[in-house]
Amino acid sequence: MHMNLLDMNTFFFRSTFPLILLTLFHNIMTSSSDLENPLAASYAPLPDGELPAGNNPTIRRPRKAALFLVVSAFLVLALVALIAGNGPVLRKELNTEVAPPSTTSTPEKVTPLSRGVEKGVSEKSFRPLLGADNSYPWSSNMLDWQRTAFHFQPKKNWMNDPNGPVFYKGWYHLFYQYHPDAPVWGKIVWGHAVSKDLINWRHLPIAMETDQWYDEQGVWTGSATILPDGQLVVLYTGSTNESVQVQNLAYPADPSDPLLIKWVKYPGNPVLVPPPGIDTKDFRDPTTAWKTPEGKWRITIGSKINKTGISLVYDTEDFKTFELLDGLLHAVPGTGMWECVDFYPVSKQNENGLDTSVDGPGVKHVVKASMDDDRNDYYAIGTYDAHKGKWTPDNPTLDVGIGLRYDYGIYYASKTFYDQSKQRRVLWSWIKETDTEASDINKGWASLMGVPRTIVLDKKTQSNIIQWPVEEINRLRTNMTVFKNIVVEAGSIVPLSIPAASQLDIVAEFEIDEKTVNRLNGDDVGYDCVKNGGAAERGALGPFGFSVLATEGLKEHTPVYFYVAKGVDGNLQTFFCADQARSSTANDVDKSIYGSIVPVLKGEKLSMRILVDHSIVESFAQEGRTCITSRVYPTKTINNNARLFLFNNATATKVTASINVWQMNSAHI
Ligand code: DQQ
Repeated sequence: MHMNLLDMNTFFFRSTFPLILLTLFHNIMTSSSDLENPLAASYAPLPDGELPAGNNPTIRRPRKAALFLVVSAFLVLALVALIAGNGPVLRKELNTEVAPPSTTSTPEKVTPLSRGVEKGVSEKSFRPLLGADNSYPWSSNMLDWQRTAFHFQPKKNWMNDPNGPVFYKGWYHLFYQYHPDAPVWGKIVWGHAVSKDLINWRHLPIAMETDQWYDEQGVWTGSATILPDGQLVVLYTGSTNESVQVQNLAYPADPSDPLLIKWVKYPGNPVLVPPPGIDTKDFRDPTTAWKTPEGKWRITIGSKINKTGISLVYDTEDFKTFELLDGLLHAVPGTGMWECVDFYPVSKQNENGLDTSVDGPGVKHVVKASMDDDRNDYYAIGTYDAHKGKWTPDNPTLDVGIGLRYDYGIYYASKTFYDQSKQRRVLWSWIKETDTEASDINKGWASLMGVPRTIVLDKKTQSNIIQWPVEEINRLRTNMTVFKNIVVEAGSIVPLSIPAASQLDIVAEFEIDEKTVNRLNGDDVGYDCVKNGGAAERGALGPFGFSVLATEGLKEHTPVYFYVAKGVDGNLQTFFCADQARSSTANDVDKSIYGSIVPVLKGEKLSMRILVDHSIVESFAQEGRTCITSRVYPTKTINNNARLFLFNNATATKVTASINVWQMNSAHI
């Protein structure tokens, strides 16, 4: 490459100068004394105004802070100059888009390139590689039909993670990541809704806006904690005016208001800034606090070091000053950034949920983290050492991020809370859209919340949790149709005569033919819902199940099914899958096949439950051991065209099914 002197200067300014500054900055901030002192902050915030005296929450050394301010200012000026001088180049790089489609065939799922810093950590992640945005001629009738009847969603615009779920003075509160100006990711605030029953909702004004320097780029995910005297506190991540991730404290302006309409941000915010060694963009999503043996409060916050996903632990007495523990709650190499970490106890003996602070011999602890790299929620069950603030998985081969998932479909950034009114732990989760952004804009909204689920430890296996739709959802059931002992021969399909099939609750049990199973030589090893050919691929003992949101001639349908595999050792393995390959005739929506193994214990029948709600299908196998959430965008099974079929695509076994199907009323949302 040839360069003249001017080019050389520009080159030096663009590439080397910022590096020198950054190195200087880094050296100052990671001096050995800093590393010895875990409390020293590597990031010092630059508020618009003065911090109120006495409110500075973390211990910082004045000399270092001054030096930091000088270097930061210098760095900011240099970067401003850099951007001003080279803005177009920088902007062009940031706006790099996925290549436009050259054909209109079925899109492949890709990890899209980010569209730039003005987008962000939760921007839409499904963008078809092939098939132009809005290449399918969606009619407004089709798009309108996608709006659901009993899944929570705001009236319009973009939603992502559930935040600070809590039961307070007789009301369930759901806050959520919300972009009030458009149905795409943007400047996120906390939306807010309340309910008496977790099903019917009343929308309230925005709870927290981006009105402070420490959350100017977004009021991001956080959690609520109820203190012993009934007071409520919230910790949330703010993305600052410089896009640094910091933790902030907020509380109700009027604690006697059961609707919690007005919120106050603590004047001493931020209460936590990224500690040494943690990148300023990898420090987010504080959990609900729980009690330590010393009577302090403890929280954990997700992060990463290189490619190792980690969860930092802090103790506090007042939610204003925090002490970083030496060790981590947990770390798993190779898993990348941990978002929305959740940590809670589950009882080994009974079906009640437990308050987050409960500990002791009758308790196991769950760690859940949302993997930024693959956008799935993983959990593991293990043992918590409260004295060290450290958690160890029962089975290291099924550790967080490499083992079990809450859900094998679309399910992300989930969060639980303890519902003290019904002694249960309830799980909320963000269900994204897997259509195009253009469709979201035409619809005027994007994303749903999954139906809230209760969580308990599976007492039979002790190695997985069980998730089940909250009992209140049953109140929407109406018009039950019962099908008893229907025998479905291998390779056949049975239409189920029900009045309408777009809002359903289906509960079914299946038995495969024992004689056929015994006769079979085992060889069906290595089956995989995702890698095998979906519901069309036939084996001796599967697939069988339901086709939901189906047209009469099955031009569109979404099979949810079991596939039983007999290994060479004679043992059976059961898989639970959902196949979206033919869920829509549109070419610009996700067509993935989802699923995983489901434990079936001796003496258990195969059972599944499916909630169908226009553009979402939530499926639960074996009472909630394995779950799959699909987004489905029908073009034909709209209005009253949806049908329900029972199918058995196995080559050898017949299947006997007993089914209850309810129509579901619409909730008030
Ligand atoms: N969404 C929030 C972040 C969180 C991410 C921003 C997960 O706090 O890490 O909207 O979806």
